Amino acid sequence: HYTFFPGTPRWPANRYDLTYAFLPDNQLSDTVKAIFTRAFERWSAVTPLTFTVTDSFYTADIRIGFFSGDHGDGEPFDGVLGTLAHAFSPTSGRFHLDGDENWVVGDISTATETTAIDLESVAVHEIGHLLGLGHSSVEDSIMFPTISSGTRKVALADDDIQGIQYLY
Ligand code: TQI
Ligand code: ZN
Ligand code: ZN
Repeated sequence: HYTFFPGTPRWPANRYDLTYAFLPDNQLSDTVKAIFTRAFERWSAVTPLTFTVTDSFYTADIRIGFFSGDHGDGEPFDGVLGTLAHAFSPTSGRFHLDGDENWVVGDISTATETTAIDLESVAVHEIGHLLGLGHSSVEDSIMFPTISSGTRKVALADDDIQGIQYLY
């Protein structure tokens, strides 16, 4: 079953049209950016929320960046595997990914690294946190708190949809 953060924080109704931006220093390719766009679309499809990319990083509602190790927020990344990414509850909008992971943006089934992590799977999960979902006990759900390397899970389960539709 789905859960929320303590106090059930969520984006208020006057902020359902959210913007997101990529840390300019990361110089992400269009292919990588498109992965995030697809991940946002999975949540906008089942809520009144919309997500629009912007070039204005510091004024965007959701700020996406890849960082390695200590990056100044008290939650350092830890190299390959372990923590993959973290996102904060509404309305923080901070979405950080561990730059040391072996992120896969294409077909994960052809990845040869045993540490390969599917970027879209992690993005869909972290966006759930950004919108106010905690972890779920339903194994098929996006918000279930484990994922194995080399696997892909990007489709929202009924449990994820019920949780997000309670909030929005
Ligand atoms: N990062 C954790 C996560 O996003 C960070 C975290 C731990 C957390 N406890 C939390 C965030 C409680 C919010 C609330 O869950 S992670 C997965 C999963 C991680 C884990 O790097 O461990 C995914 C990131 F669920 F698959 F294990 C993405 Cl998909
Ligand atoms: Zn961080
Ligand atoms: Zn999580």
